[in-house]
Amino acid sequence: MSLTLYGSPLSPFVRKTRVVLAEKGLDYTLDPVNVFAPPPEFLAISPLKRIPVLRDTSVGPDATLPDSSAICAYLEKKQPEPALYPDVPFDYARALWFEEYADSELASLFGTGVFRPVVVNILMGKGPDREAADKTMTEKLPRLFDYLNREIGDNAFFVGGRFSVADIAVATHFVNLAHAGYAPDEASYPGLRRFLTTIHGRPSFATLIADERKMLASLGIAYAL
Ligand SMILES: N[C@@H](CCC(=O)N[C@@H](CS)C(=O)NCC(=O)O)C(=O)O
Repeated sequence: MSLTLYGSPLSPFVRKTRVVLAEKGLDYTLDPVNVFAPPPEFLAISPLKRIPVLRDTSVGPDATLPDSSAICAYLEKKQPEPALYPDVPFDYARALWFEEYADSELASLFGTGVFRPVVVNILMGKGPDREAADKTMTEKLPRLFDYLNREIGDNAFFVGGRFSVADIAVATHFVNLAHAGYAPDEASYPGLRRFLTTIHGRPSFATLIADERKMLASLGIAYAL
């Protein structure tokens, strides 16, 4: 097998990349990396000290790529079918916009405001800081949920009427929210909730979510939504 993905399953960026690999039917090995205590050989291939990093030995023994967006774009060229980036120029750019929005805005607010105070706290042996997470949910996230709910409208997908990297990039961050026991309110954001149910139900997502839940449950973290 020529592809190795370095990273931890709970990272939304690692999950985004794993979903793309699964959707394209590409086999790979997941090499777990604890990014908070990375081994020196990982630092050599990740200049920003971040996961994921992909190695493709079919290109060469030292062919490594950091960054989920660079990796997903590479996989699209390596294995064009099924296409996960739209062909139409404007749709293509909109898909990249949603990917960027998700990887910056959603990642930062969900990560520091909800996932870290709840799940990471528990993993580090501290109690969950529900007050901090609740505050993020009520004060910071409605603006993001409003935007996404408006953009998805009655559509199944964010761009061009087809499943794309935009949907994967948005949906992966909501898995981390769910792991902490939170989801956008159904009555206020029906389109967004419908979208998430559908996308998280795809085999590419559902398999990973089930494995992650099992792992979290074994550590005493299980929130029913
Ligand atoms: N833009 C990067 C972001 C990756 C990222 O921030 N990964 C987090 C884990 S979810 C990480 O490695 N954090 C470690 C750190 O910032 O020190 C990507 O898309 O891969």
